[in-house]
Amino acid sequence: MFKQATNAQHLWDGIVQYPPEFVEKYIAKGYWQGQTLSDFFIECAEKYSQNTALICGARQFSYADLQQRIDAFAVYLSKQGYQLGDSVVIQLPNIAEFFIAYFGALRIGMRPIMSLPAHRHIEVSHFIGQTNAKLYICADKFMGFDYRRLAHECLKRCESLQRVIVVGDAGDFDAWPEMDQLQMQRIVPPQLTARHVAFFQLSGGSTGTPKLIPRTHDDYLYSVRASADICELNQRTKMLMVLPVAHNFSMSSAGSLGLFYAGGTLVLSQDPSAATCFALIKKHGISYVALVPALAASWAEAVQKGQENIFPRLAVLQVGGARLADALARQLTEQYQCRLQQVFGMAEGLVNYTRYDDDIEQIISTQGSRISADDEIKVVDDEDQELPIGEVGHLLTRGPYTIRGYYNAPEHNRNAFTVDGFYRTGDLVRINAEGNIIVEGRSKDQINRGGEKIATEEVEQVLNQHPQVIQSALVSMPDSMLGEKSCAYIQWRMDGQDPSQTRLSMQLRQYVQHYGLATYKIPDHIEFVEEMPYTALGKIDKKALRQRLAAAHIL
Ligand code: OOB
Repeated sequence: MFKQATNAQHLWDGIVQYPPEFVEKYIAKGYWQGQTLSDFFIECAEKYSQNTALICGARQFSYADLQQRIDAFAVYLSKQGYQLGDSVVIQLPNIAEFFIAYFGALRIGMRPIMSLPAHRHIEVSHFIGQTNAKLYICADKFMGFDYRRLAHECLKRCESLQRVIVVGDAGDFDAWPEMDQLQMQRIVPPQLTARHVAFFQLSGGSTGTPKLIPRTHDDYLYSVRASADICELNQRTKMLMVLPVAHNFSMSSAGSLGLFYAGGTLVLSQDPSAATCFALIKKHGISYVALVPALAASWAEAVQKGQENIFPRLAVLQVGGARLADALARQLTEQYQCRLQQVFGMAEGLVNYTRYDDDIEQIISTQGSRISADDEIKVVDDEDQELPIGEVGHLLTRGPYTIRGYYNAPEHNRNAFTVDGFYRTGDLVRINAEGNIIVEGRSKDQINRGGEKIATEEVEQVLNQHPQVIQSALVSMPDSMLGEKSCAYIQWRMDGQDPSQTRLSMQLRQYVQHYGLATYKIPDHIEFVEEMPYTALGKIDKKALRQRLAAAHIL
């Protein structure tokens, strides 16, 4: 029963599927409802047609307007020859075109890859290469960076890439189509089922390159609907989108899709600063915002410095993506009368929320509890043995919206999943007596820089390619604003010359930047060492390096 008759069997290539008994269970329990994401939005648009769906600067779109544009864009894509199973990398800032591109592509069965504005050509060309993407959709410029340059670089590197559509000044590329000139018609839906992969989220990862996370229509929509219910979104909800729209937190926890499900209004902001966002909150009567802890801290600081306290205006402020310090959570709730919700999730699936009616101490000091009773959660020791409640261990999970494998990554999947399909989150957690999760740390070699995840190995591989680097090790260092920043320890080939360390640091940081990695991956700090410390197994001892960093009073 699992393999439905379809003319799109190739869509399963590289995908680890859910075992049949789980498929049956998730369908029987009503989690998987057999609706595609595209039909989902059509249903929202029919139900709430005259509600305002989106506000983007001076532009406003009702649900009906948005659906019309999505239809038109789908027709445009299909006339260009794109079809079921073709991949498209979408890399847009928080603008309306993101949703038109995303749902338009889904409408014809294309599979979007959710690139973030911070990604550079190394990441984007990797996404294109992994999926044989034929199309790349980007903005002309954002935050001073010219994406058309990046597009040229990707065209040189990626054989599969045929076309680039640019929102804004297109230069040598295709301009975003004028919707008014496109024929409005509805595309015949392609032959795909809700259990097929709809699109790819991206993993923060801990090894080399970012892994692609295949999310199906069924699994994703379950997390969206359930999240919208938990977060009690409704037609009056006005959500400000500050974090990048393409991130899983922004899309589904409860995010833009949760909001569309409820018929509310999404206000997009391209600038997360307190100055811009406080004005938007007041102007539009915003009731719901999601932030990472670093942004929550900077907004709190703005209030401290005399800006109007906007927190009580919000029905809820969600904070997630990285550990929210108890002290900041307390300050937000007690001093600023903020109604806080902590969100602990991952693009691979599992999402936890503190609930609105939880005791305030639970809201301040825990990361909440799972969405679904069928989110299976285990806390285990290094040998995968389950630990008693309350002890800190590795979090493993399996459930109706957690993937069973990364895309096209059989080797990596062997380590990232247990044989019975539990995802190894790499998070160290404990579960308290109330059943809430507390994130205590991390076993994965990753740095969480204000919510942006850095796989240390990826950056080390780049640093190691510099002709004068013998070897490198990237470690986290505590930071009062971002939570963590990165420090690269470098064993340097002296070659007789001894230029100043400041110059070397600058050189290396530029090297990483020119190599084409996302800006947030450029080491914040660089330390030079003659010898690396090693563990008994002969690996670089990062714990010792972190201790050295603390002892050197650099922090
Ligand atoms: C979200 O997704 P990702 O894929 O960028 O990152 C997931 C990782 C988690 O494994 C954990 O290490 C960390 O980010 N994390 C948190 C956290 N929320 C995420 N660590 C401590 N406290 C939290 N509240 O970041 C994401 C996806 C959906 C919803 C929310 C966040």
